[in-house]
Amino acid sequence: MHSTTAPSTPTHCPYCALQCGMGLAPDPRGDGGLAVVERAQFPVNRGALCGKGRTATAVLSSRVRLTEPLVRTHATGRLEPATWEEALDRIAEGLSRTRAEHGADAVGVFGGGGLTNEKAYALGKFARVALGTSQIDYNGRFCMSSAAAAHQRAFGLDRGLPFPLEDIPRTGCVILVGSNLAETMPPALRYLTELRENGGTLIVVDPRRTKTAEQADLHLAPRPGTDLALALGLMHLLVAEGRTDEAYIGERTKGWEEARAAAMAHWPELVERITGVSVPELREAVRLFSTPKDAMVLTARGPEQQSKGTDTVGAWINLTLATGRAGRPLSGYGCLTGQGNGQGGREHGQKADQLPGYRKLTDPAARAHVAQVWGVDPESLPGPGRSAYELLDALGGDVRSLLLMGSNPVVSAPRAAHIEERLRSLDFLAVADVVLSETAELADVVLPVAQWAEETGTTTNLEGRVLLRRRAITPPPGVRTDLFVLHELAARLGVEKGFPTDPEEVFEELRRASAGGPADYSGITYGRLAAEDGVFWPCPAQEGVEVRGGEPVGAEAELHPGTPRLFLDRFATEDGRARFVPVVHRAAAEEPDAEFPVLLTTGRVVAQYQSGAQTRRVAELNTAAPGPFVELHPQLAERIGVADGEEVTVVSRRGTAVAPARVSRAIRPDTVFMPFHWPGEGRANTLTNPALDPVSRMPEFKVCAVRLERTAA
Ligand SMILES: Nc1nc2c(c(=O)[nH]1)N[C@H]1C(S)=C(S)[C@@H](COP(=O)(O)OP(=O)(O)OC[C@H]3O[C@@H](n4cnc5c(=O)[nH]c(N)nc54)[C@H](O)[C@@H]3O)O[C@H]1N2
Ligand SMILES: Nc1nc2c(c(=O)[nH]1)N[C@H]1C(S)=C(S)[C@@H](COP(=O)(O)OP(=O)(O)OC[C@H]3O[C@@H](n4cnc5c(=O)[nH]c(N)nc54)[C@H](O)[C@@H]3O)O[C@H]1N2
Ligand code: SF4
Ligand SMILES: [Mo]
Repeated sequence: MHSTTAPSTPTHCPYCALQCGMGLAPDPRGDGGLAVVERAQFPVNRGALCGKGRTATAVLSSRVRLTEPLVRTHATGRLEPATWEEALDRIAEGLSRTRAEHGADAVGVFGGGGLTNEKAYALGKFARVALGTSQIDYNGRFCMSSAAAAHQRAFGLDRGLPFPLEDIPRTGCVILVGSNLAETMPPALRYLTELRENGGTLIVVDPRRTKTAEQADLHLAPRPGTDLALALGLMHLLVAEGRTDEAYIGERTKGWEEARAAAMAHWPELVERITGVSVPELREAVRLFSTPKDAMVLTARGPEQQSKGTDTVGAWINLTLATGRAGRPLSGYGCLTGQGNGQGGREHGQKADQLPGYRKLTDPAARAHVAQVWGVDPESLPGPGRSAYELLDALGGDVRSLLLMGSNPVVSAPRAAHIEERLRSLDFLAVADVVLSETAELADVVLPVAQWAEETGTTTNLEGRVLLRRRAITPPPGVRTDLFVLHELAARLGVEKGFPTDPEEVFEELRRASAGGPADYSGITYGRLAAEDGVFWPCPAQEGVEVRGGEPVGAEAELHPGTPRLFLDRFATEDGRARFVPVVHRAAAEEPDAEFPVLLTTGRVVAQYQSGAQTRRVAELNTAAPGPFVELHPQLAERIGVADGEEVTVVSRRGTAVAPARVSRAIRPDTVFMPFHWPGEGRANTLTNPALDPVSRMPEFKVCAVRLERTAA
């Protein structure tokens, strides 16, 4: 971070869902670039940033990013520079040809949870209105979709955190399940530190003793893929020890009898055998969780990225219901959403089954409302399409052309070698990106688009807080915005109106489209966002109140304050009661056997972000995290005969990856861990299993069976 006296533009980090506040000022080195400066007043991070945020402006440099469109030429077969006209014409032609030859559903669209609300909204509308295809989904399916599904099932509404982060330090106990917050949202670790300073306790559930687990009062290290059994075992003990809140259960929930009966089949000794967590540890967890008046359960990708992620999150939610914690102040269940706009990106229609405002595509009233805002016949809107993995798996088959915006599946999709081959088999692939990602390298046309600091837009952080990211610098001359791309392509497909390029105009339409829906943004304006530290949805427009420049206009005009805390009076179900879900444990889709005796789990390191497309272009981050590795316990290392730093080969039923061993006592001896940020021979996703959760369609990134070998020198 730089110190400067120049006025800075208040904005937010381009990366994760914490959406840390930062300022952007002219770089004091005077090269015309931007420097990140502290924005101490923004409450979520109070000025603190991780290394990715501090170095985020490096990716704005023309040295690492795309600055002109690229088109694959017939003559050389290579991507060559082209004009915007040529590139857009080629895309419109490619998509139209597929549509003419194979029908609208042969054209696919793939989006991302990093896209702003405006872009996600416009992309969903583009698919349904300009292309007329049902085949749209996005990378959020790989992220928090199991928690979203469980939220819907239990509470009738999905907002990752139903309370602001500032409530965490004031609760009595937090169970953090499969989140490595210290590396994935470092400034948020403060909330857990303050919790403990205030006398609260922290339980971390992770097969690895991570930096986050080191902070815990109690660290439970289950075998990957067994969180469901663990939660059921805790429920069994809660009931057996008489620690449930029967008054609350009777008043605010439904389905307890069935859920309790299902949990009672999970004896502590059985759970110990399945999870590897001892009965005394289970008892201690129950004591810490149920003793204080208030307590929270927070989950992240560990328990969610499993082929039973939805049931697993359901079992953890059941614990908050049985102890009377959900929908009470300073208590409850929350999911730590991941991507920059992981929350808003799942609300406004880039999901296969969804319309803006978190409406359902199958709901006739929702179709009628949105069709009216879009000025189209409700009958013309396609039905739900395929989920992300199923869509990628169908490429080259039923789906013959693809427009991709904001994802890099060659690195990040499960069973990635297969997905890479599917992408290559397409008749036509267009990618809009900031950099030449591994997926863009396969495209027929690559469009260079503007980034966070170069355009205005809104994101919704993990708390459900809608934020304004402001433009602070002009993009390089050859670069256009994603909204411009959609506007131009729609026009070429014969839809002249309805795809404005001005983000605020798109947001105004999003407000109307979301009005009355579960994620209601109609009372939020750019003016308000510029004046406030964000506004929590739902925030309906007040009848008869007009807003100008953040101020209500009219006699007794009052703005809806937004909703930082949900469910305090009632849950979002028809009868206002939360639903227990009766769940029982089941094994992972792939369990170790004689041929593949070790469990592989995957995740993140602090200095790289996701597929690494952006952060692998930042020198400082590459120095901190130069490449992939295989984390394994000394016992396992000894068994296969590798020393720390030596190359090790990891083989699964999907393929083979090679990376240096990182020998550590912080991991279970039956498990190895690989970060997934890199392409090539160390690509973790060559190994992962695309077994899907039946409800959320989430792939099992966190568990598969592998064999380890010493790499022949
Ligand atoms: N540095 C960095 N930060 C990021 C990102 C990034 O790529 N890099 N990505 C952002 C995004 S999109 C997301 S979704 C979040 C993800 O944030 P996290 O969920 O915190 O990240 P992960 O490393 O995927 O997984 C968290 C932990 O789950 C553990 N785990 C593995 N298997 C299991 C299991 O079976 N059960 C349990 N209980 N735990 C298990 C892993 O050991 C790991 O420590 O991070 C966001 N922040
Ligand atoms: N093995 C394993 N695999 C995983 C996971 C795991 O834990 N383990 N986690 C999964 C999770 S949680 C996630 S979220 C996914 C993420 O995986 P990806 O979807 O691959 O995520 P990113 O690397 O963020 O890709 C975003 C791409 O969009 C580009 N981009 C950034 N901003 C913009 C923009 O405004 N417009 C456009 N057009 N492009 C932009 C970036 O340069 C980058 O190429 O990975 C999943 N894959
Ligand atoms: S924690 Fe997330 S939002 Fe904050 S600086 Fe780091 S990457 Fe950016
Ligand atoms: Mo994610």
